[in-house]
Amino acid sequence: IGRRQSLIEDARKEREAAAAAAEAAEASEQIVFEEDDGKALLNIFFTLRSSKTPALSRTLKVFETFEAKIHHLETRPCRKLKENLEGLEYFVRCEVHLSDVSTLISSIKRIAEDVKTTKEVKFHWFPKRIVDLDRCHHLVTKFDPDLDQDHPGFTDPAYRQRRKMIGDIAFRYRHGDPIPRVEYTEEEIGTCWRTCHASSKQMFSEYTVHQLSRTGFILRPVAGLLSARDFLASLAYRVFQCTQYIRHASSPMHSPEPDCVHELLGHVPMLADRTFAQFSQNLGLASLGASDQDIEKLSTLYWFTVEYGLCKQNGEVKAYGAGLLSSYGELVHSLSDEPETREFDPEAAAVQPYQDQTYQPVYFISESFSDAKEKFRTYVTGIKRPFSVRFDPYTSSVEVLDNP
Ligand code: HBI
Ligand code: FE
Repeated sequence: IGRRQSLIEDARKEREAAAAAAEAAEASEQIVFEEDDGKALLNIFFTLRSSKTPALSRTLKVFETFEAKIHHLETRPCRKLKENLEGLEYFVRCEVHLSDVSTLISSIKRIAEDVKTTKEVKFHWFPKRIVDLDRCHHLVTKFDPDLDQDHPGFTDPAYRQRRKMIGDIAFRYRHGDPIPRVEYTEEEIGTCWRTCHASSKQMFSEYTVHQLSRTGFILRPVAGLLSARDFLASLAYRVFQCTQYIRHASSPMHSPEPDCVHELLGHVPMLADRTFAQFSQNLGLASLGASDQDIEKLSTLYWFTVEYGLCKQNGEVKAYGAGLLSSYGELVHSLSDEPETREFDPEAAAVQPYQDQTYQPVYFISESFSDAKEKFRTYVTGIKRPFSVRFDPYTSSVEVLDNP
């Protein structure tokens, strides 16, 4: 009982402390994150023995502590308990902060028996203002050189340390800070030059980044491959999360994870195009608060357009995807007769299996960026969310409108 009460007490104190901190920060005009972290709908079944009074009031206290909104509460006599014991089975359906779900369940388990739960995510937290992107920093470790044995830098401790040092810049970075300068080594600079075909030489100049002023896209440093949800969310604010470290010197033509060469050669020039920038932002806006299934689809769409897209220009098929522009081998492959090519169709591209280890077997060709943007606009109307969003470019914030 002592432990359970202290746990509930701790949760309450934490909430109060957070609220107090929020108030204090607001008073001193600091930036403070809303306590809105997404909601879950939780179904919880449990049994309380009548001999263990006052178990019900304790249980309800748990729901109260976590500010759970109870939608439904139902009881029935329990038949499973041993004879001379009486009790009730409970079914509670409630709405609760996503981040509180597991603590709430473990608190109930300390009071009740036979606890069973099912959970649906009602909606995911998403950034409402550009500063909220400081919270969109969840990395995926799939291609991290510390963990991926196939990474060319996996067996090179000096490389891993260097990459970590550059990655730490991103962890310390806050929206509005100037991007810290990295003094690249001779070796890193050499690796960059070996990546490029002659025509891309001018890409490694500050001029490349200055071109973004045409569309208002800005860069912020990121430590590695981000979760699709966090990565797409930043596009909604015309922010591109940009890695700053350089691929391993032993593999100048290929990097399993995004690196600075890929960003500057592949993404940045494309984001300076007005229509393409709008398309990218629309992908981001569609992702805000979307279900996991829709994030997966948008992420696949991103793959077949922003990363590996082909597009017609004056009747000729050209590559515009960043993964193609920054990989000479795949660029040649994509424009050869080898792969299959299809007309761009968002419905099809969103569910097309893709390759992140070798060249793509299939590419989608858009008629033009405007055409791709229009087709995507139609596709988005089919994505169901309990709200709609509107971007306000003057404040770089998103207005959330509840659907009736
Ligand atoms: N993270 N840093 C970074 N760069 C990307 O290009 C990137 C990412 N995370 C996911 C991702 N791209 C795509 O595969 C889509 O899932 C959005
Ligand atoms: Fe990329």
